[in-house]
Amino acid sequence: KGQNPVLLWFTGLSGAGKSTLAGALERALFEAGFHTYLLDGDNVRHGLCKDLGFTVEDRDENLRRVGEVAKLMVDAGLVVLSAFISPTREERDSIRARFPASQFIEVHVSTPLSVCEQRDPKGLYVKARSGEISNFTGISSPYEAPLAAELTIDTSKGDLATQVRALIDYLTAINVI
Ligand code: GGZ
Repeated sequence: KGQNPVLLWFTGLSGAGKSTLAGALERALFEAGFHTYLLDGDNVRHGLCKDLGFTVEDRDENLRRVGEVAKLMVDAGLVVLSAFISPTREERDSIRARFPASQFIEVHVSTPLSVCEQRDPKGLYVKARSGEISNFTGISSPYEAPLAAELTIDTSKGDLATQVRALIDYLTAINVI
């Protein structure tokens, strides 16, 4: 099916809903016949980036590699979705700079820290508060919210289907699909 390749870059805190949202969007696009790929910590941090942890330098390298892989996939013609915390503006902007303006779409998953901490799906916030995990984004390591994301979605407001629809509508409006 006809598509204009792009990278949709989801950024936000742990537990904000990046993977859920990106995964649901990918499924909807796939079912509509588009060629997609979802990059996230689960398929990247166990392979391509398994030598990296969560220091500032390691996160930068993790994201640099993801950006380069995404670039290859966009060149191959895919609609690429990535779901990483990607806490710094500088790193996100340097990935953006690797793409033509029309091919990089930043999606800020802006769910507040208080909600993410309440969800705590993997118990990581509890461990971060107790100091068992260090450099935890939002607790002991900073998160810099985007200043000019193309889209902002707070998953504590509204339902998943409506949010996926908003993303599909946006991609349709800008002629990606
Ligand atoms: C933040 C951490 C940390 C620390 C492990 N800080 O929500 P999750 O659990 O399932 O996904 C998070 C993932 C973060 O990896 P990313 O590759 O997305 O991060 S980055 O963009 O900053 O490179 C979280 C878990 O790993 N996790 N330790 N210290 N999140």
